[in-house]
Order: sequence, then structure tokens, then C-alpha cells
Amino acid sequence: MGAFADNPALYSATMNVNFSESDRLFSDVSFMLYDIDIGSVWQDRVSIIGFSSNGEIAPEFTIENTDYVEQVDNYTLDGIKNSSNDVDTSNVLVSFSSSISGFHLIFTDGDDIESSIDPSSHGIGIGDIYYTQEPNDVPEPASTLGLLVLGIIGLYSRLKTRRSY
Ligand SMILES: [Ca+2]
Ligand SMILES: [Ca+2]
Repeated sequence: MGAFADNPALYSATMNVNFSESDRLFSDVSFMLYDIDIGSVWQDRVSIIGFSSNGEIAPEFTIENTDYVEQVDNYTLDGIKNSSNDVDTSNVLVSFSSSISGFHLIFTDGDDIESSIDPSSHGIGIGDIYYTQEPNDVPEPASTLGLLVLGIIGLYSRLKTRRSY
């Protein structure tokens, strides 16, 4: 978890999203986060990290109102002002410019509240996840073998054709 903001809180919730069991890639992944805000004894902190077989991928955050939500590092958002749950001020659009095969979301407490405080309950919302599936998926091992065989046949017939001239 080295990619995330330091001071991992004692209490946190993690959501792991794997789009498929293979390393299939999905592009244009985006979703909304709702109500990232702060109270007197709690602070919403959300870290999101995309991944593919190539490693970690940082998301892009489109913050509705930077008076209410602050980007702490490449992966992390903090609520910095209280917002009622039915307005847009604390909403953030999360998107990935690179293709990913899934992402982790960690919801915890930010460090703007006093460390002596035992945070009370607080929450965020997560909207529908949109994506486009890549047409050229990473092939399964079996179909990789099939492609190799086809390649050899193709090369062979071309050589044969050339020799007959
Ligand atoms: Ca909240
Ligand atoms: Ca709220």
C-alpha cells in the first residue's frame, strides 16, 4: 500500500473491483464518488488505485468543488468541508486514461481530524461504473498457441508459393 497517503487509519473499508479473472483490459473506466466531506469528528478519505498486468495506474479526479474536496496525492482525496448528502458539492468523477483490469478503493479517515478523536461513523457513495471492453483482449494461453500455429502455416505457404515461380 505504499502508493497511498501515509498514516493508514485503524479503521478502513476496502473495495476491490476485478473486471474479470483474466488480465482483460477495460478502457474509459469512470464512476462518480459522492459526499466526500468532513465533520467535527471524522473526515472522509478515499484512495483509488487502478491496476493492470503492467502494475499500478493512478486515476484522474474531476472535483466538482475544490472548496469541499482536496486531492492529497495521485491516488487520494480528502473531504475538507461539510456538505449535505443531497447536493453535488462533494462529488468527484473518477476516470482512468489508461486501460485497467480493475481497481482498489480504500475508504478511511483523513488526518485533518485530531488523532485523539475516535472517529464516528461517516460514509461516501459510489456510482455506477462505466467502461469499454478492449477488443483485443490479452489472449488466453490456449488461443496464443492457436495464433502461433496459424502464423507458421501462413509463413510456410508463402514460401511454397514463392518457390513455385
Ligand atoms: Ca460523507
Ligand atoms: Ca455529507
